[in-house]
Amino acid sequence: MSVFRDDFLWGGACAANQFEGAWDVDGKGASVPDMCTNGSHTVPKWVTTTIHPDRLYPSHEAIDFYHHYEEDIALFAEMGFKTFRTSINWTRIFPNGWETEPNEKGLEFYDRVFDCCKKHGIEPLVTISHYELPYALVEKYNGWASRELIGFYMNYCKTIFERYKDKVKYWLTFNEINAGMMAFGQVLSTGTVQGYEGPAMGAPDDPQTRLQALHHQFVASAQAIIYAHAHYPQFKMGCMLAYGQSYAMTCDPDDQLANQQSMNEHNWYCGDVHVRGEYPYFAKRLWKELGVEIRMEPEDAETLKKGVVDFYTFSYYMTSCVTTHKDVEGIGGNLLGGVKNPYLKASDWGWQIDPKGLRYALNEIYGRYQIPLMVVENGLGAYDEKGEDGVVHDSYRIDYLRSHIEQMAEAVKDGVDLMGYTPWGCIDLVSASTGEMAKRYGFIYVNKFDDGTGDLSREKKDSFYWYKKVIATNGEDL
Ligand code: BGP
Repeated sequence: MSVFRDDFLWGGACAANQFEGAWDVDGKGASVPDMCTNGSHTVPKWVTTTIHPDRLYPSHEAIDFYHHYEEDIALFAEMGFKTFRTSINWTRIFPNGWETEPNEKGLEFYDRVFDCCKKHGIEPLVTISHYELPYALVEKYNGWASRELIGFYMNYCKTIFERYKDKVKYWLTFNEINAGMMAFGQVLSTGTVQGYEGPAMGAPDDPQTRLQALHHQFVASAQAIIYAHAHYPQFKMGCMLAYGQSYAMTCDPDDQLANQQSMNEHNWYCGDVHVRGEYPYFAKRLWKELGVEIRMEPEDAETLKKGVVDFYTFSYYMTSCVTTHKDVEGIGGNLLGGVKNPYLKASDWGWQIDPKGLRYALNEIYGRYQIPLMVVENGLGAYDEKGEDGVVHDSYRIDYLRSHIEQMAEAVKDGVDLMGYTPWGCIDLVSASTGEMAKRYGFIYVNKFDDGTGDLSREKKDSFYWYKKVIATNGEDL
């Protein structure tokens, strides 16, 4: 008998800016990623002040899901997807972010996408904001650094809630809302400025602006949840974090404390606000040490308290180690800094593969919050090569996913309430951290390459058939 619930939400995950393409079609405005060039994807244009006309803008065409959605969703259905996580691109609905009237053509596109999902019995899981802030809001308001964005976000939420109320039940307010805390950790530890385009989008890399921007996002999320619960009782509202599991490198109490603080800053700071409705006990000291003063309106505390989430979701790719000792080797990774764990192997991009860390993480999160959890991103970015038969034989990807599903099953046996699993990039798409197509995650191969060539045709990889079997047996036959 399967340990997973009968209604377990098996599926896959994508984000509009990384796969839709059609960046300026049907009235769409420019989102932040539309201004980022290949090779400098995490350094938005306004940070470098250099435009590279010779480089490609990966989001502009991406894999053109905009015109291939029927074919792609049919392939997801063939794998047996119960759910499909995607985002709505804010700039399709409000091109500059501040309009009061929505763009009808943008709304119609998502009508078509969600109707197509429904036709195939697939439940959409929608991220409201997945690194897709309207660029105009960055230019005019310095992004989330401005409190005015809360109003624009609410207008956007009200519009899409009303429009899709009969088509979408599961919503996530912000993708990886804690990404700024991660990058921010890197700012603190390495002194380098990472122009990460996440929560502190458009904000300079000073702690005051970042944490203030994050506060605005928390209030926006809470307001959206309160509104949704009041008007659409059928909705389930979730948060989404880049869960950064780290371990202390040694049993030196200094390492243990450093790791505890890292976990606090990276994970619990945001998680606690979303789930418990208030800043955690350690926030005051953190603000003091950083010289930060969060400007709050009198009603904010109550808003945060009322606007708590129904379920907690997160991305999980790797783990890292924390140490105060200076003589250890570092690792790469998109958000998690930290040092190399000698017990783990890494992907081609240096992301340390740690399936047991997923069981550990699920227990940590559930132990703290006791609400349903969902793993909404996980997977192996790899250089896929076609075999002589023209097929991608991605046994390495199957191994990665199998070992993580095994550990999810262990966590369920431990008592964790797990609702679902949507591996990242179920169809090949543009990488968020590098802007590459070459870093592929999909069950479905897309003939699109980093120089912009490729006919965009779709092909099934070995993992496609494997995942289909996994879903058909509710995770029993791995
Ligand atoms: C997460 C983002 C995704 C996705 C994923 C994989 O941080 O939420 O958008 O891209 O990472 O990262 P990458 O594309 O850099 O390999």
